[in-house]
Amino acid sequence: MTGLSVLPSVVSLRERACESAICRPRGEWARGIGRQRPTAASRIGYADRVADRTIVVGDVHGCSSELDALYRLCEVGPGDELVFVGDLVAKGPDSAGVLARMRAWNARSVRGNHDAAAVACRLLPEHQVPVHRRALVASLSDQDLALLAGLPLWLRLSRGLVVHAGIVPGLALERQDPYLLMNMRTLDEQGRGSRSAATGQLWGAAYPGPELILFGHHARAGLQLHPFALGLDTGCVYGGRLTACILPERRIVSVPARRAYTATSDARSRR
Ligand SMILES: [Mn+2]
Repeated sequence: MTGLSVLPSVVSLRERACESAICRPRGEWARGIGRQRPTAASRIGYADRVADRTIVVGDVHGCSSELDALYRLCEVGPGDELVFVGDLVAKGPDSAGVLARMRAWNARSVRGNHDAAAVACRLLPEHQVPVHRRALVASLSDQDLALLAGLPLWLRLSRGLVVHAGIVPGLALERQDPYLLMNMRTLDEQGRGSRSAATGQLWGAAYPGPELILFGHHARAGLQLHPFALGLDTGCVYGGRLTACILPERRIVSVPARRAYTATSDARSRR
C-alpha cells in the first residue's frame, strides 16, 4: 500500500491559545488557500470563507477506536461533511459504538453488504439467523437497525458519488444492480460486474469518469487511487488501516488498526 500520508494529529495547545488571543487564521488558511481547517477562533472572523470539506471514510466494520483516532486526525469540525462508504458494522468489536458515533456526528453513509445483511437477519426468526451473525444482531438496538435500514445505495454529493462497492461503467446509476452496488469488485471479460477479487479488472480502473466515485469493499486490493474512483477499504478490521479521503484536495489520511480483529477471507479460505 502506497500513497498514504498522515496529517499532524495535534496542534499544540500553546499555538491554539495564541490564535485565540489574536483571533486570526493561521497557515495556508491565512493565505487564502483554504486547505487547512480553520480554528474556532478564525471561524468567528472569517465565517464566509470557511472551507467546507467532505471527509469520506472507508469500511469501519465496528472498529470504533480506530474511527475515533481517524476523526481526531482529520480534525473534523462543524463546517465539514462526514460520509461513510458503508460496512459500518460486523466483523469488528463495536458495531453499536460506530452507529452511535454516526448519530452523534450527524454523519451519513451508504449501505454496505454487511449493513444490509444485519438488517435482513433482524427480520428472520432467531434460529434462522446464521450463527456468525447472531452476536452482531443481538448487539444492535432497534434504533441501530432503523439507521442501517435507512441507508441509501448511493449518495450523490457536490464533490462526488459514494457507493459501497462499485458501479458498472456506462450504465445509469438508476439501472445498476443493487446487489452489485454493494458487492462488486471487478469487471469480467464481458464488462459485467463481478464480486470476484481474483479475476477480472478492477472496475475503478475501467471507469472513465467524469464524476468522482468513492467506494470501499475491496480490502484485498487496498487503497485504490484511480483517476476518477478512489477505493478506501484498507482492511482495518483485518489489522490494516482505517482510511479517509478529504475533498476537495483528495488528500488520503489513515490510522493503523490496533490489532487484527478477524482473519481475512484469504486466511479463512486457506484453513
Ligand atoms: Mn463490503
